[in-house]
Amino acid sequence: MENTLSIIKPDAVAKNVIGKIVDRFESNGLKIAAMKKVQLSQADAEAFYAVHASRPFFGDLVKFMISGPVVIMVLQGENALAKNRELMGATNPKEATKGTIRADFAESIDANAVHGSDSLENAENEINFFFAQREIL
Ligand code: IDP
Ligand code: MG
Repeated sequence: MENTLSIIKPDAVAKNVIGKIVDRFESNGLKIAAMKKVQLSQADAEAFYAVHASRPFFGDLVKFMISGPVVIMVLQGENALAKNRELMGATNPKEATKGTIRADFAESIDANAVHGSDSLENAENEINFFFAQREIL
C-alpha cells in the first residue's frame, strides 16, 4: 500500500468538477484516505512549493494556488503515486494524453487542475504538511 498527495487546484474547484476528478481516482482503484477543502494562505503555498522557489514561475504559481479554495486528498493504493501521475497527465495540458485529468479539465500549464506528489519521500512530506495521522484512514 502506498500513500500519495493530490490537490484539486483552484481552477478545477471553480469549474465544479471536484466529483468528476475524485471519480477518476476511485474508478481506477485508488482510495480517498483523507480529504478536505482548504483556502491556502500565501505562507502555506510558499512553504508547500518551496522546492520551486527559484523557478521563474514561482510567484505566479503561489498566486494561482491561493486564488480560491483547493481540495487536498491522500490517495491510497498499490502504486498510488505512479497511478496518480498517470491519471493526471503531463504538466502542460496541451501535451497531456487524451483521457487524463489535465487533458480533460485543464486550460494551461499554470491552471492545470491537479497536483500530485512526484516521489515517495515528497509524498510523505506533503501528506504530513497537510494532515495529522488520525485524519488518514
Ligand atoms: P507537476 O505539477 O506536473 O509535478 P512541476 O514541474 O512539479 O509539475 O511544477 C509544479 C507546478 O508549477 C505545475 O503543476 C504548474 O502548475 C506550475 N508550472 C510548472 N512549470 C511551469 C511553467 O513553465 N510555467 C508556468 N507554470 C509552471
Ligand atoms: Mg511536481
